[in-house]
Amino acid sequence: MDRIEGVLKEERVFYPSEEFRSKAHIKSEEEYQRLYEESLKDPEGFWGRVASELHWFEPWQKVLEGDLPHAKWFVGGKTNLSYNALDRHVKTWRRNKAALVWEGEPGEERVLTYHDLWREVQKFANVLKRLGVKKGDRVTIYLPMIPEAAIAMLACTRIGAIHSVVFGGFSSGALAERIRDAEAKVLITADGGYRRGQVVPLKQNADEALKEVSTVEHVVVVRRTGEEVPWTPGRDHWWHELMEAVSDRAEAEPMEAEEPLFILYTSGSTGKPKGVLHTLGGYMTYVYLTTKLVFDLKDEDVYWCTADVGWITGHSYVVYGPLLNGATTVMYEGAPNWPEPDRFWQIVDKYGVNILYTAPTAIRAFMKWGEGWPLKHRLDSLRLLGTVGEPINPEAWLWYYQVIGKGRCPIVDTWWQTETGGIMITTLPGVHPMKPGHAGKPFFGVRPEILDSEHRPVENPDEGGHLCITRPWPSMLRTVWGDPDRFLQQYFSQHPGSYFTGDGARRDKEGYYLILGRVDDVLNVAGHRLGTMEIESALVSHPAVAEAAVVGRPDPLKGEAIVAFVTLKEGYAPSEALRDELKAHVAKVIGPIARPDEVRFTEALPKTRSGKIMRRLLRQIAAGEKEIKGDTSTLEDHRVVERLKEGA
Ligand code: 6R9
Repeated sequence: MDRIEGVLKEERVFYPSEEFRSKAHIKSEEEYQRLYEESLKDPEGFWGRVASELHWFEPWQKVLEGDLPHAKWFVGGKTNLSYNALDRHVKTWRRNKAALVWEGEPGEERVLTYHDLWREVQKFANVLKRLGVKKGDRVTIYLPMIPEAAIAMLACTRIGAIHSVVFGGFSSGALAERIRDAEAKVLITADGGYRRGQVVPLKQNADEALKEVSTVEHVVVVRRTGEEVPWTPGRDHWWHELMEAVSDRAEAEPMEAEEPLFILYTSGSTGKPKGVLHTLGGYMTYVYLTTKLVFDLKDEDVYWCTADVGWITGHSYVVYGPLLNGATTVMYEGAPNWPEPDRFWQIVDKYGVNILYTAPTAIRAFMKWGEGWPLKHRLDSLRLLGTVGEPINPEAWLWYYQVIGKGRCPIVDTWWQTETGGIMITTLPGVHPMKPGHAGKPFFGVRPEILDSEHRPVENPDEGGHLCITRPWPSMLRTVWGDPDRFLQQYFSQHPGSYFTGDGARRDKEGYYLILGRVDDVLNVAGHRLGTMEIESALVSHPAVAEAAVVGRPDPLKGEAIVAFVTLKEGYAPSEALRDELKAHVAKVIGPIARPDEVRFTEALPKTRSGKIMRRLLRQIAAGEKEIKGDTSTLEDHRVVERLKEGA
């Protein structure tokens, strides 16, 4: 298998302290083992018990029905996510507890108690109803990291509307594509958002996008920056004006457990992003339990996940998981290095953050900026650290452990995906010794398997293969929005009967999983998933480009860097100016996160005789390897490779 290799040499093992272990929700390996076995032997008993900790308007008849790829959870049960995240707590002492602590990039602060958030969500639910939004309608949310993003999400789930959050860093074209695919009726955006002191013109992007789509009837605009924005009377409405005119009571709609909850677009191996669909009951139950146990979350904790709500991590572990647990969740709008590279550490001290969950790419950036910045702060409130989004290299792990956690805080390296809805593989913080670079053990109810190209389980420890999941789990995606064939094709055709994750992995003799990264045409750039095909389509939409092939090159900071090989049309010649223009073009078409790090002009791309681009060769060339390894017998023209290497 092409890319399944790893050169991890770190052998050290770190143990959670006795102090941490004695107070943890799950305290011993035996307890983990017993519950894990039960969760596989009797998933109905296990998940039924977890779900009963939440509120159901009507009980389910069956916990689990069917098998992969089409399992159903909590069949016949009726519940509501917004009710479980808010009303349930408002009826208790948590009513006046801080639910959401927000800090804007310029420094403003807002604290919403559970009661405050509950009122705001009900008001916005009424706003949506007034705008004609009904159960099952799609609402696109294109907002910065401000409390209104969480309010809008919770209001949608309260009335049974399906939200589709689009990351504020996406361009108008990417936004239009996602609105069109979901056929959204309402778009919620802001005049702008702050990023590194600059204003991101969200409303302007939204207007651009709306020129291309016809389904949106109303646009709700949050006033965030106060900039002048273009306005279409009748269609556009200010959030604060709509909120003045509605009541603060809106009952949560009892919803079927298997009704759609939200759509979230993610990159796959084709040019078109997939609308991953999650449904209510299973997602809610799984996210509730993983947040509680993986982060060992307690009522007195201040919890901060630094992800943007535009990604699945923001959905599950900024908004829904913490609120389902009645926790205090911190939300920060801006960049980690604004105005200085110690903004995160300032926030940790200011709010007394106990649990911090961030991405390896951020940790590597902090390392580069130097430990002087974190050392200026106490950081003594921290008791648990987490990472997500990409493999963490042991150096970064050790830095995080020592410089941020002072050797005192366990680290959970959580492997999961947009499609899995919640954390699937991780250590449990009070239980498992930590091995830097290894995600760890399967969470309850998760049955991973490493399969070889013949679909056989790889039995030898430390041998690589495809990471698959062989049993249904509550928060798995149910389909790809509007494309059930793609759902089956993408996830269930490679290894029949199993869910194929797209990742390579190996398992050591203690049963710890080590994730080796994607084995498909998906890049992981600074923790963001990008399809090579998406970037290629963006490139060929430029008049100068004849053909493009995009690959990843290992990058010390971003995990992977984007390298584009481009052939030009007749009449165009390679130049520095054209190179910059192509980079800017991709950033405009998809968003700044997709800007290629390198554009290489070439006269031809290496292809097989059947015309497929041989990316494996391009990856090696991009990485600067002198010797091209592996089979090149199918290569149509060997001279192409030599010329590409010379051009390096
Ligand atoms: C949650 C999220 C999913 C892909 C996944 C894998 C990579 C995520 C990881 C990890 C190694 C970890 N990934 N967590 N790789 N160790 N702890 O990131 O979802 O944006 O859908 O990305 O990210 O390659 O397949 P998503």
